[in-house]
Amino acid sequence: MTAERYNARESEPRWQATWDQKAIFASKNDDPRPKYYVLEMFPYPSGRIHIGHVRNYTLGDVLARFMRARGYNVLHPMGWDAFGLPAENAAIERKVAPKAWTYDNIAAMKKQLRSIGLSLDWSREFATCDPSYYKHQQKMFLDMLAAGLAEREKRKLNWDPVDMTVLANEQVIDGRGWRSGAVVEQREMSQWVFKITKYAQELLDALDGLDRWPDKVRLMQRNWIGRSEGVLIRFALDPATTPAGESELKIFTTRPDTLFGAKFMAISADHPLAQAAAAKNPKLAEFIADIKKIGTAQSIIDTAEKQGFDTGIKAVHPFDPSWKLPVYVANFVLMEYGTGAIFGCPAHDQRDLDFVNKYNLGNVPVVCPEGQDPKTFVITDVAYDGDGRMINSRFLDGMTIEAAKEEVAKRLESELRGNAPVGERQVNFRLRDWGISRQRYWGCPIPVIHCPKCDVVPVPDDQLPVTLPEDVSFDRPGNALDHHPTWKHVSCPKCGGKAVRETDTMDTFVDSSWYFARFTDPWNKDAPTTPAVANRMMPVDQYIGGVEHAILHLLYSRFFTRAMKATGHIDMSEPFAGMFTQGMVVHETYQKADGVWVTPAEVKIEVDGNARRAVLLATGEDVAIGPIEKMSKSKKNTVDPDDIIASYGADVARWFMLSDSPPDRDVIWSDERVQGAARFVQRLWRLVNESAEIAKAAPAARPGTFGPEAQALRKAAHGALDKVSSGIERLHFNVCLAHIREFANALAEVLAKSDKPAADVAWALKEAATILVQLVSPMMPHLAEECWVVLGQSGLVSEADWPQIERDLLVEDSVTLVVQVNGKKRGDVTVPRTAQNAEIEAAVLALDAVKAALDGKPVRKVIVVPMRIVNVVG
Ligand code: ANZ
Ligand code: ZN
Repeated sequence: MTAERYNARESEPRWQATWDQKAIFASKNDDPRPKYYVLEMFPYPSGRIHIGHVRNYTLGDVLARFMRARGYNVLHPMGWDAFGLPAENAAIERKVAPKAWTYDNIAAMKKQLRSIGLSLDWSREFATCDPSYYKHQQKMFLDMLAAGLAEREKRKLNWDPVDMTVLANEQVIDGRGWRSGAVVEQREMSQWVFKITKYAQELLDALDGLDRWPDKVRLMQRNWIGRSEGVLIRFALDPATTPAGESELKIFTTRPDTLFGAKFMAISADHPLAQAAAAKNPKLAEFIADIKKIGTAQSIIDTAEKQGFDTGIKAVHPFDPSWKLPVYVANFVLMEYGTGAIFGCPAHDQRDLDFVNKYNLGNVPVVCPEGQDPKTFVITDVAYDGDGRMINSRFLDGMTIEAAKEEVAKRLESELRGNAPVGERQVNFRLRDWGISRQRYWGCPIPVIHCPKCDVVPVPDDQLPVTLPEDVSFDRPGNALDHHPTWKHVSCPKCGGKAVRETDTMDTFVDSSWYFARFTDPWNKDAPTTPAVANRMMPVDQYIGGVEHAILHLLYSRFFTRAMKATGHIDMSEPFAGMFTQGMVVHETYQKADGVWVTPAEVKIEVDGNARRAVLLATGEDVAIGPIEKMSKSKKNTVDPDDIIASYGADVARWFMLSDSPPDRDVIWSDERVQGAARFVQRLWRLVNESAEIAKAAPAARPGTFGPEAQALRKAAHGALDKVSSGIERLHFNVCLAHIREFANALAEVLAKSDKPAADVAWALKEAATILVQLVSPMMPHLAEECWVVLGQSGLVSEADWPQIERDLLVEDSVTLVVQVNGKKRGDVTVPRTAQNAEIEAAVLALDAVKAALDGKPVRKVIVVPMRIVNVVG
């Protein structure tokens, strides 16, 4: 019997319409079943879905469909991370309003997402640029302001005078703005910050409890938070050497044990003492201006040559009043960390060593590694930061590093100068408060008003949202909100006098720091969340997204959830119970002789033996095959999801993405393998049709007993069911797909032999085909629906319960034992699980390998280790 080919193009839109009509993926908040919240990172509406989205959303969709079938109330929503710079660039370049551009893109991308067949609850959709969303964000900002979690802070920021905007450190290259090329100025500016540092310790500690997060992500967060334990030491300064009689320099060190190896002090160019000294010393002022030119990005500072300027100031060693240390201004000391000042111990810190080697200040090792002779141990070019015993350190000599740290801290804490101890233990974090002010139009307005009399006044609740004006122009650089003729001019809510609105908008990371909570009740007009609902539907059970968001987005979301807890919007601290980072979709690159990149669609690959050649379809010219890289517009190595779905169907794209690599690894897009997936779709379709034909002869009632053939098929079916079920739970999708293929082969074998099958085999075939269809339904939902109809099942497979596993079918009834002759492995033997020793012995001695190894010698003994080994002693 031959079934017609499965026609994805006809079938897929039909099933999508059916799912929509019946709204089967909408979850209800009053559903009494246990909830399961699956979320993929929501997309930025750039205009088109890319293949990475298809992978991300397919991974989540498989889990959502599976958990739904398992009886959970699954929440699987979708929305749009819709504020951001590209909309403003489109406005500048193409003269379209950011709002129109954004919503057009959303409409186009929503259509694309639908064509993938995702089981999403669209009734909860929102875009972060909807005033009905950002209204609540503004309210939470004000709540955080009242709770002391938002503050205004003066910060030195990189100001691009041409683009009229603040730049991140990474955007300053060689002292110039990355876009404008203008020399960047350091401007002290007030900006709004969220007090994430209040939670630094808690955000760190709670990582231990996130046991369904990848270790690498937790490690990245740990490093970002960057906790160090150390000592704050007040070094005395010789007032005769300081610009204005300053008498003290505070430094932070994590290595107080190395104090006797100190060779110099160094302060940041932004340190008040450096500024004061520079005011009296033009050469120093010039040096400071010079080192600031290289920019302030950490990566640059780490790699730049160490440079310093001796200020002439002298510091006094805390354990020896006669020991004076020179104070340098140095380019590797940052004002933002610790106190912006250090003591340098070159023998045990590489930066300090590079520094002294340049300025010939010498070094004294104070930690001697185990096994080295302290008398001959020297440091030349490589600092030693390992373990060891203290040397050259007076009262510390012979101690371990730990003991020496403790001893120094204790002594400095108990020694007073003035009324204060000379040293105190301190914990420092690398984490900084989160600056959220952006001089941008297309973002969430910060809802405050600046009044000359009353200072900062919150916008009253009943005036929220503060909406963005739509009549803006982008013909001048800078913030369009600020240029708007009327928008910012308001009267003060407190005194009624003339005042101006804040024209900075929020960092778009704020928008994505709570959207997951909003999804639990996006209909609430009065509050960001409905706490009873949010507390029930949150946390997200499985969050899925790219590793590029492993630090900031996840950390900000973890902070924001805590802030929402503190302000009464939710009653939990951690938003994501499970986190999964998926790999990228990568592809070969193709480049013409003139260096122009061309798309995979424009080339034909010719395979000649082992050699592969790429030619340009249009002209027949050779193009070079380049390395496999992340799909990107610049290298043109992209495939368009629309093209793939038009030629193969969404199910094939989904299947390919899931089958070819573990989900956390990169997957190489390969046309040949996509075609392989397409062939598998047709194969499944034939198998199900043939099974359905035979199933017509199957008895309605389950047979009382099953013969060996039916039993074997049932074992294959339930074995696959078991493995695929546990595989999906662990997101081992590629393994699941391998099991499905194996099971399909087993079914095909039985089918090939079953022209006129016995009743038990016919029944087992129908059961097996039904299970097969359910197993593929999370991955290829359209094909599965079509097969479901062919099998005569009622309803939709998308709504069907997951099949029950019959556990007694999972017990293996044979075991395989290793066979040894005189202790050496010679092969193995498979026997019934119930076999007695005599039966096993006979089977083993009959093996050719055993006979050969014995070489005619008599058997003295056979030792059977049950279920494991048989040793023949000859
Ligand atoms: C003396 C010393 C000796 C240090 C030694 C290290 C090794 P983490 O672990 O990142 O907290 N440091 C302190 N403030 C700094 C700043 N503003 N800019 C640059 N470096 C700074 O690093 C703490 C160590 O980094 C501190 O301990 C200090 O150098 C340096 F063998 O003090 B240490
Ligand atoms: Zn006022």
